[in-house]
Amino acid sequence: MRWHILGAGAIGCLFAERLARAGCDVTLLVRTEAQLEGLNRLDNIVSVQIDNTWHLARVDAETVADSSAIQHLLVCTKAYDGLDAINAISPRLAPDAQIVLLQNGYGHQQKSALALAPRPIWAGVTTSGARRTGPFRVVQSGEGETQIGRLNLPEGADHGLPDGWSTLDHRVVLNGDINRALWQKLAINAVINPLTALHGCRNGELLSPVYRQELTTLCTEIENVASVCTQPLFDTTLLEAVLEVAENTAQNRSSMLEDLSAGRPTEIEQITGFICAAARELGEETPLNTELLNAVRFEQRRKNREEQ
Ligand code: KPL
Repeated sequence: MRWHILGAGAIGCLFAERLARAGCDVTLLVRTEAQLEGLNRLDNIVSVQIDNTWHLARVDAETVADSSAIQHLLVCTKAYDGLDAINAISPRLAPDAQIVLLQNGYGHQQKSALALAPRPIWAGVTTSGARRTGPFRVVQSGEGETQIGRLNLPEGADHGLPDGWSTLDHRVVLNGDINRALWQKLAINAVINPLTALHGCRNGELLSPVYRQELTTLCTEIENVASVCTQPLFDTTLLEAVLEVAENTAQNRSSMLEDLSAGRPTEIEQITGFICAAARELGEETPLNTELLNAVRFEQRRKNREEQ
């Protein structure tokens, strides 16, 4: 069984190694010939450090422009890239190809599912921590677990895991309410990511009393939007859930902080942008979320100008 992986960042490489270790053939889909050559120079090896031990996986690689058929596709691109990348690859997808979307944000997964229907699509969220330290080289900071569930489940269809995922040496939980899990991740990211990006701090620093008022206000706004969308979040308050994640990932620089500092686009539109748009549609106010959305947009533009 072969899994093609779109998006060879930290999470893409982590799953490439996990799938290869479970006996699957893995093909990384890269954008450019230069990336292909870069991987060739590494003998097509993806390296993942887990608990101070390096795990090496030999993978195949193709550019997205290649033409071979795809039967199993894992999408780990940034949220803003996902839909375009999927549209570009869709002529290569077998009519019954299995597709797993592991991306931040909310809303784009449902659009991808529509574009790819009637193929079986799973969406997922992972609490595995991973940091890219070089091309195709990743340090895993926490094993975590991955919850996945079907987005488009026709009546009577089998609600199982995708091929090969039950044999991964990693906890994969089938979630019958994946939308809730996606919302939970969205809510956590909507608090931690813009705040760490704008304050230039690690996740754990948000535990300081200095940020408590901002955290509380943001959480209240997001809980209110979820509630008018009739979307249950956590069994605890969102603030408690955020504090727990900030503590468990205290040493992490959030993905938005990394992206913003490196001058790359961030996922602010698919995270905070989604929350603000949902609120607007329902006539709700989200002043602090809107302020953070505009502040991150402004910082992105400023960084862009600096780099030109
Ligand atoms: O998902 C994350 C991210 O950085 O995008 C968190 C949970 C905030 C961990 O850093």
